[in-house]
Amino acid sequence: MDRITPDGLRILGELEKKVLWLASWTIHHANHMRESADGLKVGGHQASSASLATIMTALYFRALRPQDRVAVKPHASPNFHAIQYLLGRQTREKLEGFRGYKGAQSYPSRTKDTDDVDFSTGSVGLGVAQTLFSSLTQDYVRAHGWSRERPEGRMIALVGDAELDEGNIFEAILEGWKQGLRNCWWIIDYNRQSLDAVIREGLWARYEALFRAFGWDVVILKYGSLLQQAFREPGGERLRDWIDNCPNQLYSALVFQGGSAWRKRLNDEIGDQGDVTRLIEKRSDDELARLMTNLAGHDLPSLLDAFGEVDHDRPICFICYTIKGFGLPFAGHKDNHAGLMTPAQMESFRAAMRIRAGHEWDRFEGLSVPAEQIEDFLGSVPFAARGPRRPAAEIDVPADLKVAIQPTMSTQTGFGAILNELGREDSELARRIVTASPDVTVSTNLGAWVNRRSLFAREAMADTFKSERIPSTFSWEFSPKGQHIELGIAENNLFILLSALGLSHAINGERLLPIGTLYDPFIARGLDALNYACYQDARFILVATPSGITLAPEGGAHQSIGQPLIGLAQDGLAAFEPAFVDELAAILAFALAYIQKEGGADVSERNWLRDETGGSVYLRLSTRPIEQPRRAITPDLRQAIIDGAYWMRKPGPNCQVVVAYTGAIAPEAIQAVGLMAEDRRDVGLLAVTSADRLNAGWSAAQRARERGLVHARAHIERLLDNVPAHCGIVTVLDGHPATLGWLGAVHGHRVRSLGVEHFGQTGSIPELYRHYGIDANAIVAAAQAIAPGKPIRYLRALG
Ligand SMILES: Cc1ncc(C[n+]2csc(CCOP(=O)(O)OP(=O)(O)O)c2C)c(N)n1
Ligand SMILES: [Mg+2]
Repeated sequence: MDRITPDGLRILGELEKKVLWLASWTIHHANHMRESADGLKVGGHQASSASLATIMTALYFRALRPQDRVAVKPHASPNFHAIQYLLGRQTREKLEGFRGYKGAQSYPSRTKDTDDVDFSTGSVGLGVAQTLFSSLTQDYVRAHGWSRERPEGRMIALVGDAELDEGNIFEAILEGWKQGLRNCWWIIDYNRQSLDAVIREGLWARYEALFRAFGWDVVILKYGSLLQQAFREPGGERLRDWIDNCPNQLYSALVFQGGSAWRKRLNDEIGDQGDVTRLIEKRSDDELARLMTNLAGHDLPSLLDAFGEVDHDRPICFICYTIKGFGLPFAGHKDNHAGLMTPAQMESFRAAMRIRAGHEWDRFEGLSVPAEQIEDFLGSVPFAARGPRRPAAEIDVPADLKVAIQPTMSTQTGFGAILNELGREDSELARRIVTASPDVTVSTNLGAWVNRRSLFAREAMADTFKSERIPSTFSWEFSPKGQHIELGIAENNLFILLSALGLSHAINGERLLPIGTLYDPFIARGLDALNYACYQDARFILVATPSGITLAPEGGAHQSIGQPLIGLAQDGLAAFEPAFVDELAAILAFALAYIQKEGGADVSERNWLRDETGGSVYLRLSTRPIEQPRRAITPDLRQAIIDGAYWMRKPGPNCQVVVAYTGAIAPEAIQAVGLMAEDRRDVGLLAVTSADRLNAGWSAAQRARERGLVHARAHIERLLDNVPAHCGIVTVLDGHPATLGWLGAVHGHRVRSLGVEHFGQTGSIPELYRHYGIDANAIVAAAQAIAPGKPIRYLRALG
């Protein structure tokens, strides 16, 4: 990049002040100027934002290219919005509404902000790793021959120094090294403060060693140009040594105290040494404070040089020394995280910025360069040449996915078989699928798919077992054309990779259809990363197996109980738990289309779900082989499976009991219905394929009725319409009973919910189902307890 002209540098300096002002004012306005009905203060973060004002000015107004994408540290959101405002891409109204209803978001949000946020942030550490996986995704897309007309972008994270405490970052670094990471910059805001405190001494050296160990370049930006000049003066070396040895706490305290405190301290410690005394004495208090706080992270020339010099695609970690709250009255104070300038402090800050009262929002107020010149400059900012997001084309998905169903089969085997069939195909659908798994590829039945489509790596790598002719079921060949990304055992990485792959349509303009597999209990390990992926509306299919205690002999460590409730509660994720492989085939076809939908928020009057808005999908599968029904999937049945439930056995008008089941427990439910048949006529059997979608549709239909749409009916309401009021419902699943417990509230039926509430016991499936009370006997006993009628003979026979 060409060196910036002196005029350009002057304008950037003005913009830097403007960013600092607007960000601080936005937060102040939200706290002091806006009517807040509940009187809640919305939080400070002026200090955290100010820390990055210079770095973000250098990036957004100069170093970023249109193809680059950035994850901004959550609390620097006001800077981001201010920069977009200066570039004419954010409205004053949104800034005035910062943190308010429909205002600019407290943390940058892809879905809620309107000023084109690249990556959402908020839960620290996740946005950082997202950039790494986005770089890998960009490589994947290009290696497959897509998006070649677009220049390669850099994926950049602005990282708080305390953010690096989050373990998921290190998991990502390790994976990045394995995958040959490129085009990724992490710019660490090294202000040596976290939320609570001042960080440990010498962390930068640990970071440096760590990043280098994993193949990153490390650029340490410590001293600004003023300090560098001073170091060249006589006595300068001595001053440098002093700063280098100054503890973080003391440095922060002196920053807060200002010029006279610097002078006193320096004089006390190194002031009797001739040259250095002169160096100190020839500066006023203000000049001395400016010099001593001139860290590179607040020095435009140093930052522009460092960013402009990069002429390679290796990953780089920039450690930029900064001051938290730089330019504000609480700069450096250890309590400044939530600090908010008082109205009086804001007044003096406004005056110092030469901003007239009433002109606080004016884009060019208080600048010493004519507005036209600034406008010209802003018009030529490279990043401003970036166009709007381009929608990526939808990939066609057939309603039926091929699969050969065996008489007895598990849903997990079925999943492998469906992908195997897809793997055979030469279709756009098959080409756009990308699978990933954290070291459980084989045990989640992706082996056959991987054999067909191979593993992805930028450089080809042969399977030596194959070349040595050693028999093996799996061929592990890596190539740039491969369609499976094999990860190490880190579920956080799986979710963040899915988040990156699942945003490829927005980031690279090329749609991918990501499918990630893992063990169901370990969803909990990466749950916040999963939530993060959903929050930023990444689109993917998560296939988790085995469900519940069906992997019984492996014990509590591999048993999942609460996951169906996660499926029910997680926004942006439609959860299914099919029992049979034909259901799975219908659901998977739906899922591949659903993850591509980007329509409006209109709900369908059939199920009251926002199917046209789309989202991600979670399939909870099982390793338990069960007998498969022989039946044709009619269009109506397919629709019901997708809407969440259908009658396996429809109840008649005198029905006394309904068994509603989900997932791998189907044989027990079917058996229980058979055992009751003699004593309870008209027993109903409801197959629930998605408690999540049933429940969501029911809530939405009730809301619609409360708003006056009196005819709104949810799928589950229609299904239960003809079930007599005296009928009892026994619900059962291999998971937490609350998942289906709400079914009784739909029409006021009595309910007994069976499920698993404790884990840890090993044994065979029948032993455990008996132990936890979800076997056929338990279902019958529950039915007898809640449904009217004579005692059930079968139970008596059991004694
Ligand atoms: C996962 C998570 N845990 C806790 C928080 C609360 N939190 C927000 S910022 C912060 C400290 C950030 O320090 P640093 O990254 O150094 O940024 P700085 O405030 O110095 O700008 C914490 C603990 C969070 N946002 N996310
Ligand atoms: Mg910090």
